[in-house]
Amino acid sequence: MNIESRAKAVESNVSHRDMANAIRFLAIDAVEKARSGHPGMPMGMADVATVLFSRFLKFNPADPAWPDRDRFVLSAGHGSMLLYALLYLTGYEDVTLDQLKRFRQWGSKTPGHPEYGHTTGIETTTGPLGQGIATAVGMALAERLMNARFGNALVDHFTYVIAGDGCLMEGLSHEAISLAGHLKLNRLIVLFDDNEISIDGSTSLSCSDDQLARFAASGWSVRRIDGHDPAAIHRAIEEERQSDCPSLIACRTVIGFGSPHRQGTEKAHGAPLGGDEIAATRIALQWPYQPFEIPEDILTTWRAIGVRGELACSAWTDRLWQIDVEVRSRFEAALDGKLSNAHADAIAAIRARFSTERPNIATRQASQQVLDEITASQPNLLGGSADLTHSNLTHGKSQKPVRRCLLDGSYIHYGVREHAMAAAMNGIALHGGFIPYGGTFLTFADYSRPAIRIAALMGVRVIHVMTHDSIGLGEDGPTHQPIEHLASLRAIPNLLVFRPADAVETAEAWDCALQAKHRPSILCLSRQALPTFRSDTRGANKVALGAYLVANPEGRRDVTLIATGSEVAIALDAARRLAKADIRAAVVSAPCFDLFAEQTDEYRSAVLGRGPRIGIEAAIQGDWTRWIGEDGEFVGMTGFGASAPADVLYREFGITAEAAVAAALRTIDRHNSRSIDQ
Ligand SMILES: Cc1ncc(C[n+]2csc(CCOP(=O)(O)OP(=O)(O)O)c2C)c(N)n1
Repeated sequence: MNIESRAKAVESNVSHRDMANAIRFLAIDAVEKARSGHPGMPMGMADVATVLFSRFLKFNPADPAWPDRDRFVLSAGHGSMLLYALLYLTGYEDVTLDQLKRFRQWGSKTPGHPEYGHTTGIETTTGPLGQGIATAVGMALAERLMNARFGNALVDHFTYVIAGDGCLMEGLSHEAISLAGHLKLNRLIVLFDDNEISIDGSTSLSCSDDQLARFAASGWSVRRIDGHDPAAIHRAIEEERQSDCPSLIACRTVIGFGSPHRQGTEKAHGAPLGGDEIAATRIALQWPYQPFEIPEDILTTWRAIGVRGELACSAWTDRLWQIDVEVRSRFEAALDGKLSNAHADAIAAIRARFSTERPNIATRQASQQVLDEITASQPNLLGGSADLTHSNLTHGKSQKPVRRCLLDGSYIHYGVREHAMAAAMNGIALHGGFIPYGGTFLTFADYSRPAIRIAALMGVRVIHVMTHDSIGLGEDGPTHQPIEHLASLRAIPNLLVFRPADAVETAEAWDCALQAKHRPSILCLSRQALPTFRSDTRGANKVALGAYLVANPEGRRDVTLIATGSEVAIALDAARRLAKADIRAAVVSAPCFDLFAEQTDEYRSAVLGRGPRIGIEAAIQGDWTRWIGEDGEFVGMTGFGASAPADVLYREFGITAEAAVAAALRTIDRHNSRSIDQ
């Protein structure tokens, strides 16, 4: 029996309406108990979700991470109770009835919006509208890329998305659907909750888009159906699964379906229905059961749907064991995301070469050389750039581009779509099989920031290569010169922000980013050439310490100069000048604040010293005070940059060795006079 006929057999005793009402009332009751949440969307999309989960979705609650499962993304994350209800009904261990009763409460598995890693069965964190659909594009892309490498027997699944008006109004959705249409990601099916209501009221208040025409213009297969007609939903999904491009099924639904006084209005969107209205809804939908009560036959039917996935899962496992051993081990290694032994050798070799040759190159160029080495030894590295490949230098020489008909490549031309690139990289990382990295200019980190934040929240390994990291980029001027970006990115928890100072540090930063399996990283790289000061590369990776002593005077230490990236060379120059006046300056390179903060107090004190400290970075001060203390001085930017050659800008903005020397002398004086006063 195929899946469809099994589904029909499973469902024969219980009506579609009862199956869908089970979702509706779990959502109604949980939101009511929490006195908070969004009942309207689950009530409206319950029919669509029932058809999808009961007749099409390939999933196994007993093995939620089964690699060939279909991915289901609830892009309209405010409707989280739809997902929690489905996870409970189909038998996921994490989501019990008790957890539904504790919806939105401290410590529960059912937080306000679905959180990846918090609850099994949640494929990605959603809530910020538009992120889900764009993340799903990455998942659908990863699926096709893995399929091209490993074939139908191992990789053959769909990515389904439920997205609402809000997701489609967000600009991110444009980038995402455009990319998906271009790449012909035909395993992506978006079920649009076309209820024409958002928080303020009718969508006609703010939006006149013809969504079908819009998606069609981006190369999608589109159609509109009655989202409360199970036969129409079934037919649409069945037919769109055959499409050779991504599909949009606009499901015309009624928000809050079944609630006599709220349905079809914004009142159903984001507030509990209240006791009287719930009673009226129970009557209207002929659901005479108590809150959270699901009659046994309905629950049994739903659970049987969950169990059915075990068959497909075990058939897949059988296929995995029949496959050639070498292919299987490559497949498992890719999914595991482990770095190969060859990778460690490649990093060691390039560190050794850089330290011997001591090249005077931009860190973006050093990064290019690192990529040339590691992409050859690490085939699951999936690179790309938002149309700045030749500036970001992100294309490893062995990498073939991914094209709509050539999905066996490993380099993606994301186009000028920074936000979609960042969100798609999240989806690629979540899907498994690849370690995604992608490039743009650091100043455009703002365009991708919402997706970077979600990556940090989810704890996924995504690597952003952000070049042109300061006024050092020169003539392009203040629009392109990042000033506040380092500070603002460092403010995101669980995100590693690296600013390597030379070629060796660049190789080490890459290694750290790749080793950070549960954190995203940003590599901030210079446009301009920087001298290589590191010649000691045999020992441990020093960037992994976050900050370390680059120059340490014998005996006495009068001042510590702490710098990052291109400004480490300025600090070293300043230290040499101070030495001439018998002032002993230590120099610290601090390529990653986050990792330094994780070191022991002892190590941090040894690096920072007890005396006065100067921070040097061609950016705003941000949280530098934590390293230089209240008494320290910061040599950096206080406002926007300007258009001029880099050396002129450094001089005019006072980020020079002379300025660092002057700051050192001032702080030493202050420090000494305070010591005398005491
Ligand atoms: C980026 C972002 N902006 C705003 C919100 C707040 N918000 C949550 S739901 C919503 C309205 C969404 O409307 P729609 O997608 O039509 O959902 P429905 O009313 O059908 O449930 C808004 C503005 C958000 N979650 N994310």
